[in-house]
Amino acid sequence: MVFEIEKVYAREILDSRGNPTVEVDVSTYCSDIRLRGFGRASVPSGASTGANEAIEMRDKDKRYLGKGVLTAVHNVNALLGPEIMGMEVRRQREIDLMMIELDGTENKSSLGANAILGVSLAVARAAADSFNIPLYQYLGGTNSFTLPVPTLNIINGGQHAGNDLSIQEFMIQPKGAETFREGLRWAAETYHALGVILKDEYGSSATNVGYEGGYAPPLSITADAIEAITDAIEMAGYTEDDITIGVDAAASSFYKDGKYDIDGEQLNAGELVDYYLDLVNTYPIYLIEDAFEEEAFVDFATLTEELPNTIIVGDDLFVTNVERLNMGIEMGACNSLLLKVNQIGSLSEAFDAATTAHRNGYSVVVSHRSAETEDSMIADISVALGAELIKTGAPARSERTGKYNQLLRIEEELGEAAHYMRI
Ligand code: 2PG
Ligand code: MG
Repeated sequence: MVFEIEKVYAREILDSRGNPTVEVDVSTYCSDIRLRGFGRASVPSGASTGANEAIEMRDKDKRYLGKGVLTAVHNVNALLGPEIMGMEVRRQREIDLMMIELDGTENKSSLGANAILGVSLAVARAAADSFNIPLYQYLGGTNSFTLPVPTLNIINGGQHAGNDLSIQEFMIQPKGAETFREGLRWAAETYHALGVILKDEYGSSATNVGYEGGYAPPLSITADAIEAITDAIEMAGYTEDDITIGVDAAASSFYKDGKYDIDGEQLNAGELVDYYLDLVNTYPIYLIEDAFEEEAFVDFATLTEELPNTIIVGDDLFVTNVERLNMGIEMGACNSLLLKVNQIGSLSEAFDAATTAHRNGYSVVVSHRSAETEDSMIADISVALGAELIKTGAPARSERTGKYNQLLRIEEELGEAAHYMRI
């Protein structure tokens, strides 16, 4: 039975920051049984983007302050769509490769990673729909039965909030739970306890939220944010074994002229290593992402060696790019890959990055972007990949909870076969 791609159609929609992004519809047709399939996907967008990410094409004209994506939309409707028309929808890798070739650049700058990724994701959805298979199973086969541990961002700082915290994300991992559903509940309860604590200590405006739904209290010192979270975990009735803490420093955003500007101090890389060691010794910190600026492979390797029991994640460092990941693996930089589909710009390449990570003993953290849409596809991708963790913001705001809620559905559907990841 063959479902051929019959129609590819892109449009401009809005993301959670109110900026335009690309949405793509793919329709299929099977002439043998006269049945159709359909898939729709949309593309997220970052704020603290890595310098080595694939290029998100923006119109740079008067509309939407230059952020329109009509050129990328046109590239789908006039170039990419016609190119893959008539192809069997399950030939994902071939379709991705054809689009990459048609673009012809290293970073997808000629047609736009947002155009290519939109098609790539919608093709996968259309294939799953055509054969009436849940997306996570279509992508992951019989291996797709583990639910990732969520790492939920409950305090926002850095470029994601209007406060003075250098560190961008303060997250919690309910890793002691028995099921994903239980872990998500623990996290939501902790989020609400944190709201009470922040309001009591800093006034009600402290519970305003940042880009990813975490609170954005008027703090400037890292330890104050972490202490509010440890208090919240306790207030909600949980222990350090139940719920751990993680940070995404997004350190490129506070790095300038060889120094890191954090907590009112200017630290060099060696001092920043000591700073993190101190944090891990003082608090139940289990995960550190983008601890240094995006080219500091050597410093990442030092930290990874010093903290063998901590998840050291590379985001802007690796940009979901196999070449950069291989460099890191060779040097011992990090022990975990952050996987963002739009950093690399096609589903096949993102899967390659995850496979490379797992084969080399790195864990995989599937991640959203700070601007998201209602599309929950990364939830299915995380299960398909057997990802250890998923990071998709606070347990609040629909563009964040959409992904967590999809994982609840997947866990329910898997029933007895479902396993909550042990990390
Ligand atoms: C990050 C991401 C997502 P952004 O740095 O990990 O949280 O932020 O999408 O702004 O790059
Ligand atoms: Mg990051």
